[in-house]
Amino acid sequence: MSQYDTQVAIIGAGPAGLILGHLLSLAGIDNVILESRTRDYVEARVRAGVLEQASVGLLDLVGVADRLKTEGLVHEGIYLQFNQQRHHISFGELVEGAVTIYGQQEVLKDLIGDRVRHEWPLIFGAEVQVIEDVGSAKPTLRYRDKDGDHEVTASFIAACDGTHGIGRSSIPSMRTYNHDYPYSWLGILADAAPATDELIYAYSDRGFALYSMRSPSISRLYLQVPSTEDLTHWSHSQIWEELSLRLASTGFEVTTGEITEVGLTPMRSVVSTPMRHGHLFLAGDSAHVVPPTGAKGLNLALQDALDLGVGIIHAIKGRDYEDLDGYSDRCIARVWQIQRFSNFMTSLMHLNYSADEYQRQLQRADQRGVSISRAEATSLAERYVGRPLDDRARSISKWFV
Ligand code: RFL
Ligand code: PHB
Repeated sequence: MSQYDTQVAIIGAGPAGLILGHLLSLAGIDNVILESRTRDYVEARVRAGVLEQASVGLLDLVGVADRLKTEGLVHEGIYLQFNQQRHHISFGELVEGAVTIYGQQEVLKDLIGDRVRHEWPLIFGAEVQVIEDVGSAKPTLRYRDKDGDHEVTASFIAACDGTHGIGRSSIPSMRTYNHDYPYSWLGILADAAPATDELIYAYSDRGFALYSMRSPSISRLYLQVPSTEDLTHWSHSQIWEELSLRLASTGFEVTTGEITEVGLTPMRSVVSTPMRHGHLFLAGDSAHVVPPTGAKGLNLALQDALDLGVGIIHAIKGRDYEDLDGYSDRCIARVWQIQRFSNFMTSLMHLNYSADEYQRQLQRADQRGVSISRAEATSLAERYVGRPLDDRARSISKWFV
């Protein structure tokens, strides 16, 4: 077994692991990213698509926002539609913010491309199997790749290894809060020019539908389906038909085209706490999951990684451990705010299969609220766009070498 030492060992080349690696490398801190999948797999995995302003600011801060700035679609609002009645939520007017539509896998391609160019260590096909001694000053992990088994010792281990990673199981007495929704999202990617300038979140008595996009010629759309749904029951023409029915509104037509990808995403919420044990830290989906209705999963993963990166930089470069000590508490507080918002958006927009008439009327009252009350629309807009990158984050660039 080969052995080596680094300052920070990062498990997972998703958004959390890659942005953390970038922050540390820019500050001159040695780190290695270990990813079980291949580069092709990671770069092709279609997931989220909405970047909050802080996420755009962060990608800019680490110098990987060139393509994002030219190809990203800046949206200053969203449409909410309730049974064919469409309402515009204008971020520009209500909170002066915007979001950028840019696929998660494009963010990953940009980060991986830049990392490879700098020759910062990133190993694909490297599955971490054991994490040990996290309570000591020199925790260890073991991974296997095509060349055999390897052992790495580090000052810190960051488990950015997603929902099915091994980081979570290495935190003793972890408490996990779970909620499963009785529906999933059937998502498609299609070679079709979007028929809308901004995203449409549509509630209908047939269920929820979302009209999103990736570029001026690629649409991304979703349908709420029961969580027991079998994808093979849906032909491409049935998918388009159902989307047209749920997104219908006067004078509006969904643009169809060739469907290039179909997938099913279960809707669930998870919060695991604490996000730290000794020298092991969790970031992103390894510690929490939100349903995609608020478009927050990717953004939250980037926020964790930024918070952790700042803490580690202060600890290693400034010999100041206080910031890192507050990491888990800061993240968990933020995560519950986002859980609240994602749950609100999900309950507002989805057909609740088992709701009684009383619960349906409450949902209608909330739908009416965001449509007619500026205060309720402003609250939604503020939480959707998130806050801009704060000074604490920006100040770390002073450590960049
Ligand atoms: P990721 O992206 O899951 O990355 C974790 C990485 O760790 C690797 N890994 C390991 N590597 C080495 N050794 C091990 N033992 C390992 N175990 C795991 C994995 O291969 C993987 O590459 O987590 P991260 O960085 O925390 O990022 C989180 C985001 O990816 C996630 O929150 C969002 O994509 C969630 N999400 C969505 N969010 C949205 O806001 N809008 C969406 O439309 C949306 N769609 C989705 C989604 C998540 C999905 N998943 C996870 C099932 C659609 C899907 C299908
Ligand atoms: C997407 O474009 O994939 C997307 C957009 C908004 C969401 C979720 C997913 O809330």
